[in-house]
Amino acid sequence: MNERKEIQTYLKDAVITVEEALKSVLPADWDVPQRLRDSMMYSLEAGGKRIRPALVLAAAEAVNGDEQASAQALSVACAVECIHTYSLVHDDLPALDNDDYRRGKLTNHKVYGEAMAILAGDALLTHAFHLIPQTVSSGVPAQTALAISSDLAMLAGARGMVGGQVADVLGEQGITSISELEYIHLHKTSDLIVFAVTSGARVGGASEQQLELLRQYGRNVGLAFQIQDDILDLIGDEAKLGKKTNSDVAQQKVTYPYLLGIEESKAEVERLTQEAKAAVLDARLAEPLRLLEIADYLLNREY
Ligand code: GRG
Repeated sequence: MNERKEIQTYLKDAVITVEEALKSVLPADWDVPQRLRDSMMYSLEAGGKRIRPALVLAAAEAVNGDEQASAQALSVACAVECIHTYSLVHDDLPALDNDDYRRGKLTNHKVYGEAMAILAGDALLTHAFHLIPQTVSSGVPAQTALAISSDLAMLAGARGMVGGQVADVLGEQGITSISELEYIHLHKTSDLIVFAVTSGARVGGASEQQLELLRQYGRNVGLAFQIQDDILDLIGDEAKLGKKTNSDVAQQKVTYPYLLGIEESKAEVERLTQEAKAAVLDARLAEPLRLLEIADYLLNREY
């Protein structure tokens, strides 16, 4: 009998698969200015947990029950990592967070300059929409690819991640309630995680009812992920995180730990994780285990 992989091994294997695919994500025969190609690949290949692409692959397999479904979802997994990487490159710019280090390396603008970092981010964002239709050549119906593109435009754009980032920028220092903070995190962080889970689920052939329950999973996992991020910024290990801690305090950011304290924030992460897992169980997926394990893995993460 096949031994079932530990979740750590499953995620490491997903990272290897995704990183191999990312190497050739920008076709070698495209006539792209070399410095733009270098700047895009510098950030795409800088490492990171690759949790969003792993969720795409895991959701496809969870819904379909066949490992083959995650292979069909690989170009969508690369697309979500392009979007996530662009958001980090732009977020690190002097006009936003002005950070020097990301994923343990100098930020993109520190290596390539601000103009190139802005343009590399723009190109990564655009490239995601080139990758999604590629699922069709691996057997995914064109209607499904269209729905995935439409979801991405909504969840990464003005109504999603960018909208959340804008609310964060406009609200700086003025936020006083958990509900204001929740709005920011639900869009800035959860929406791309919702996209990752539901796009994989669409490739796996999910029903509307399953998609709705997986949206709930994504929202809760995303919120828990962000609160954990804020906790790690206060009490995490800089070497493991690959960036400086206490940046939220230095920037006088209002966070969950600031409003609730560390212990109550930890309890909230635990509660949201349980809710996420309950939604997955309600969805009656063919193989729900990996999505349940990923929620627990993120609950206990140290970086
Ligand atoms: C549209 C410019 C723009 C920004 C969007 C993603 C984002 C908002 C800002 C980046 C800063 C930040 C802390 C965002 C919250 C989401 C988050 C915790 C990102 C970090 O994701 P990880 O931990 O990063 O998955 P790795 O490096 O592991 O990929």
